[in-house]
Amino acid sequence: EWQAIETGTGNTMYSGQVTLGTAPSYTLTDTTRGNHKTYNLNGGTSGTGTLFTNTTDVWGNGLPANKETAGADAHYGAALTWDYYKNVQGRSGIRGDGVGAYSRVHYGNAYVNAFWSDSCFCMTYGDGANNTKPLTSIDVAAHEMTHGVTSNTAGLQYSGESGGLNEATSDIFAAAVEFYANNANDPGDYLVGEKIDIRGNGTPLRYMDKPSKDGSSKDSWYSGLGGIDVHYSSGPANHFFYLLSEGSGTKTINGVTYDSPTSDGLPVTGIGRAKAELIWFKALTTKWGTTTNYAGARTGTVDVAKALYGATSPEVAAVENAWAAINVGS
Ligand code: ASN
Ligand code: ZN
Repeated sequence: EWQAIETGTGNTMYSGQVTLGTAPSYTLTDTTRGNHKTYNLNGGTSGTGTLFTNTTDVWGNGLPANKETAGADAHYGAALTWDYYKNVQGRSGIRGDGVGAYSRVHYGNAYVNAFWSDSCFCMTYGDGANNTKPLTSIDVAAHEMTHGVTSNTAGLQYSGESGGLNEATSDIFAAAVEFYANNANDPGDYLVGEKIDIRGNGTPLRYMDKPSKDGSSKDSWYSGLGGIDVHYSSGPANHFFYLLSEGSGTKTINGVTYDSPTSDGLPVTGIGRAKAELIWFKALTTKWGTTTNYAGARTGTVDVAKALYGATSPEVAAVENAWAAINVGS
């Protein structure tokens, strides 16, 4: 079956004016990205609701009261995440088979969450507090879509230490996609959910340079880590990724100042985000399994780095130092 490649204009809430895949005339259907579609649940909590359909090819007005706005943000976030995995990691879609997932927005009433579901192979977004802060920012979309990638690769179980690694994988690629997007309205950062104001005081949901800044996440591994919520046991792995990318200490990137400590007090020299992303992705897709814990994550990333850069490379040393800095030793 043949379909035209067609693009329209989205006026998003978080990312300004963007280009969206909108064929056939006019629906939120991205024919260049596995036919990813975006649906309007319109307050429902099951099924697909209705495919966003329009008489013009302009979608949303940047404000949450316009129902198309959250659709435009979600559709854009899915497109960016697709492009990141395809163009940076060489993976075509969540399953690697070129087939798109779909997104559903306006789930329930004032629902303050978003989630991936393996059973529908889809992402779902609530409208946030007072239905005014839809959870459709770039990083949240990439976080949820990455749960699909993890589920179809390592399959990290969503409990214990593997659950923390699962959550961290979503936060890591959320940051990666946000940097990749290079969107002036939402510059890349090592924060998670800084746009959606889930706490109501303007602070992000999570901080990768020093996860404990959120009041609950851990900065380093300890023997009880597997017993806490996976959104907190992700902290040490998020911290590892920040340290491996940027190094320890103070650094300002895109106007955000980070200050990353190490548990052993020794400095870590970063190898840059691109290499850190590649190492994490290759470990996820070729080394880890359902019950991988922090010790196993260390072994997998060290093995990947040795294969990519050589056993005596500075990259391998940085990987080992970054794990040591979150109290995961050899
Ligand atoms: N938004 C949350 C997450 O992706 C939903 C959940 O707790 N699974 O982690
Ligand atoms: Zn998650």
